[in-house]
Amino acid sequence: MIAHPLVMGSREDGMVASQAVADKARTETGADFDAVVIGAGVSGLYQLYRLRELGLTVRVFETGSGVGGTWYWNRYPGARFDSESWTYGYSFSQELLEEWDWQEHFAGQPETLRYLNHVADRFDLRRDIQFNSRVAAAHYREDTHSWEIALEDGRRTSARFLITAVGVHSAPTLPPIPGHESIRGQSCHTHYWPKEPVKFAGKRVAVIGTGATAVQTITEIAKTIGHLTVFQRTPQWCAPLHNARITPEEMQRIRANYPEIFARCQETYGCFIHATDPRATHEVTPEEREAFWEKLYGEPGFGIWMGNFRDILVDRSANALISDFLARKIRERVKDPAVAEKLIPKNHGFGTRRVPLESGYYETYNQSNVKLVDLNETPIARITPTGIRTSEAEYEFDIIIYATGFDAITGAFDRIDIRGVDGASLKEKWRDGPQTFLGILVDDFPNMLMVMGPHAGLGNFPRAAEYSADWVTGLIGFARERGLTRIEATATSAAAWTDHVIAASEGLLFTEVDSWMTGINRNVEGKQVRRIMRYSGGHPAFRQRCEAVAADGYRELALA
Ligand code: NA7
Repeated sequence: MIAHPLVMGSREDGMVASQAVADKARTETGADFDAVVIGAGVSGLYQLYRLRELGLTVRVFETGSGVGGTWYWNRYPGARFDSESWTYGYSFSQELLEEWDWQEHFAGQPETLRYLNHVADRFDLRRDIQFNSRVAAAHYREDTHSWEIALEDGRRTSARFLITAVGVHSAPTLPPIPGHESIRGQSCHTHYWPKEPVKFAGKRVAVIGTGATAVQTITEIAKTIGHLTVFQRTPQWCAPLHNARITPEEMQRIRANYPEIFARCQETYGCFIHATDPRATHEVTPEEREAFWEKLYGEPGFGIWMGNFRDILVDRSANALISDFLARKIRERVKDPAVAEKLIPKNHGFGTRRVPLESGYYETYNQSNVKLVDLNETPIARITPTGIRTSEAEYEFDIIIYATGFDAITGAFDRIDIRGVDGASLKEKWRDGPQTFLGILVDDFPNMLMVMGPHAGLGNFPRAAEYSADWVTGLIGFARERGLTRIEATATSAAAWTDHVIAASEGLLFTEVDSWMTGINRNVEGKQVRRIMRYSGGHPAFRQRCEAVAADGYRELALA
């Protein structure tokens, strides 16, 4: 670990690029590549695979030294899926499904990274991926209908299609607390966790933040820590993960059921295995309700969030009841009533922010060597050479962990100088919130296609990403068959989709709450106003709309 996490990033190993950018594999279009893909995570790997099938020359640029995106970077202790592993893997290859055995129902980061490396090897993907290569700029050229792409190190290339596969949480942010650099001990943002193991035994450790990442980190390091202090600004409604190992017999059953599993994920709102219960909260008796919630609380995964009564995320009184149920659970599990109260959210209801799943998180606060500091009572004043100073006390630490989250959804785009027709800046265009067509295209940015861009539906990521990459591939295939060289969303189609995305979120309680899901990051300038960042109409409706556009010969786009 080093003191300044945002410049950290391992560049020392794994340079596997088959060619330098400068090697011109000129295509018939005159550009170096038919397509450049930004990012070799879950969506970028699959997009590469699909474009190769079309016969395109493709180059993937990846900042990291290996594949995996989120699972390459986030090596912090306790990092794991909140999606069932067997719903998270790629579904496109029967051979892959046959040969990969998941070890746990909710795989940890090392297992997931092994999986994604296996995929990269299995489909020989690395030869088209250039690692240690951060894209700094991408500018559209009208004269050639192509994109000029510049890497951070100054190298340049060009491609007919620019495909962003930058993920949702790939732009980590540090809080603007003075004194970051002064700490003499170690400090690190969870996203940039080092590859070497970090020892916590006997160490005095601070964790800043209590989001999904912090909840996993805190629970894991509390097992071996000397002393842990958690600095909390907003508590979360966490629910049990109930992870378990997968036995060989279970894996056999899962494998035999893959078609049903993936079919079910296609039917649900968030592509998870959990489907919303059709009943409303008040339709059942209090006893039935309690029994149902006890059952959900005792089951693995997101059932309590995604498989709950249909109205808990829209009806205030229903939401208050489920929140009360969760609050009682926290009070039962945390021995000190004052600490329990601090851990119970007061400014938002259950499920209106991303629900962290946990494996003993609340019990860590029963340990005598774990302390919770409420930053609303005693804000952090600065980082000092020896630790953290709050308005009330001076704390000494050997390690400070920033679990302070990401400039989510649009942050990774904002960090690249993307310019479309007449030099229009994407960051500027999205200043007041994203405007897209289907979360995939943007008017004035021809031939730029976003896999899982803003306004896509989030949820079980690979399920949605596979669909998104398939749709992008279909559109590019359509263009190539017809000799089209310029694909663009029209201003009308983008405005209509953006309006639809906004309308689809109306009435949902999450829109009234600050979180990354509403585009808020108090550490980033310009991200203080709530926006509609993702499509809330559910995946089945999203796919239906996308399919209608394709079936209609993409006539809603401007094609030339
Ligand atoms: P999140 O969910 O955005 O959480 C970040 C946490 O850091 C959250 O508790 C923040 O408090 C806290 N934070 C951020 N800035 C500060 C400052 N300045 N002072 C104190 N605390 C701060 O990010 P995660 O990495 O946990 O999870 C992101 C997603 O990745 C997750 O939802 C999964 O889908 C995967 P706040 O709530 O803003 O008061």
